[in-house]
Formats: sequence, structure tokens, C-alpha cells
Amino acid sequence: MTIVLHQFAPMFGLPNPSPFCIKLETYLRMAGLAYRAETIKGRIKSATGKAPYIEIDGKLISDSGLVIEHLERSNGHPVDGRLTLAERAQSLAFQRLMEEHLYHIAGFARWLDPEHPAETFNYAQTVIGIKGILGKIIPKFVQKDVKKSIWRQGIGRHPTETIWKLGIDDVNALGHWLGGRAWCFGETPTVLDAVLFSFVASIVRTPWDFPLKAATLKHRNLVDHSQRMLAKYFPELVKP
Ligand SMILES: N[C@@H](CCC(=O)N[C@@H](CS)C(=O)NCC(=O)O)C(=O)O
Repeated sequence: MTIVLHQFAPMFGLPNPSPFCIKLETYLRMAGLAYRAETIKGRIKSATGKAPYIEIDGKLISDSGLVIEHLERSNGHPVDGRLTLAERAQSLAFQRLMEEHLYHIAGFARWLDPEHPAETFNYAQTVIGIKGILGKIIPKFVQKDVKKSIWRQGIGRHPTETIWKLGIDDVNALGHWLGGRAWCFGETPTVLDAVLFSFVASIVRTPWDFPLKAATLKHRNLVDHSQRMLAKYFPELVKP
């Protein structure tokens, strides 16, 4: 069984600019599953048109959560198997908070932060990876598209300070919930640790300042947790 993980190229000293890609690659390392990572170039070939996706036994599976569910089931639940039903419920609720809510505010910071037009344009240009004249036009279109999707979701209809507040509320909830624990549940990291790491690291490693980042940095426990996860699962990215 060979797993091929299709994801974007690394950025900001992190395994990936996408929290969903960081989550899945972290999971593969947690579960000790051998895989080969391939960088997506051009159109995303998954059924959903989104990344990450994996290729396994000639089959494509997309959506980080569904991929993890599949791999947990086929490998004897190596990562989340020990969680109680109540812990699984908490894990799912916090994953949804980050992936379906905080994601849009973190995306607003990366693609649209009104205080950082040059940095966000640069980010778009780098992620899209198109050079020359098209590299000046296409990032603008993609930024407009991100704006439209955050608007459709509803968060994008608020004034900027309300958008930041909504994300800060999420991060405060995460920080207070983790408290002084090293990991989300018990003695070893689980899938929720992978998701928490992917979001906290994505926010604090974005190399410009915005209110959501400042609020996240105030939660020393969240920052330390993401450093512990990076050191444990991506030691090659930790500077000596
Ligand atoms: N629920 C999906 C979300 C994946 C997702 O939104 N990926 C983004 C990158 S962070 C993407 O591929 N966007 C490209 C697009 O929408 O065209 C998962 O967990 O994999």
C-alpha cells in the first residue's frame, strides 16, 4: 500500500500554507504510515477540486477528515482509537469550530487583510505560483474569489473589526479549553492536536501582524503546543 499525499508546496517555515494539508500530513506521521508527498501544480485533480487528497491503491480520496476516517478504519484506529465517545464529540466540535469558522477569518488575514494589501497580494502570487504578466492579474481574481466565498459564508458581511473579533473569540475558547495540558486528550496527541497545531501555526507564522495573530500569541499554551507538535512531527523544520 503506497499513499501519495497531494498538497501545496511548503511556506512560512511550515509544512504547508493550508491548515488542512498540515493536518493530514501530521496525521500520517502520527499514525506512522509511509507516504510520498507530491506538490500540486496547476488544477487540483481531486473529486472536490480541493487539497489535500491522497491516492491509495489507485483510488483518489479527498477531504482531510474523510481521508483520516478511512485511514483510521483501515489501520485499526492508531490515533483516535483510545478516545471515549464524549472525547470524540469534543474533538469533532472543536475541529468544526476551526475548520468551518476560524478558517474563514484566518483566510481573511492571509488573502484580504485590508491593512496589508502588498503582503496579501504577494501571498496570493506565491500560492498560485504563476509568474509574468498573468502573475500580476490572476492573484487579484483569486483574492476576489476568496472575498466572495467569505461573503457568501456570511462572516465577510461584517465590518473588519467584527471579523477579527469572531476569530479572536474562537482562539480564546481554544486557549481556555487547552489550559495547562500538553495535549488535547491524555498522554499522546490525537487528530484534534493535529488540527489545533495546523491552525495556530498557520496564524502565528503568517509573517505580518493582524489582530487575530496578536490575540493568538497571547495564549502561550497554544503557541507552545504548536511548537511541541512541530518539534515532534516535523523536526526537519525546527531551526537549531
Ligand atoms: N474540508 C476540506 C477543505 C479543504 C480546503 O478547503 N482546501 C483549500 C486549501 S486550504 C483548497 O484546496 N482550496 C482550493 C480551492 O478552493 O479551489 C478538507 O478538510 O480537506
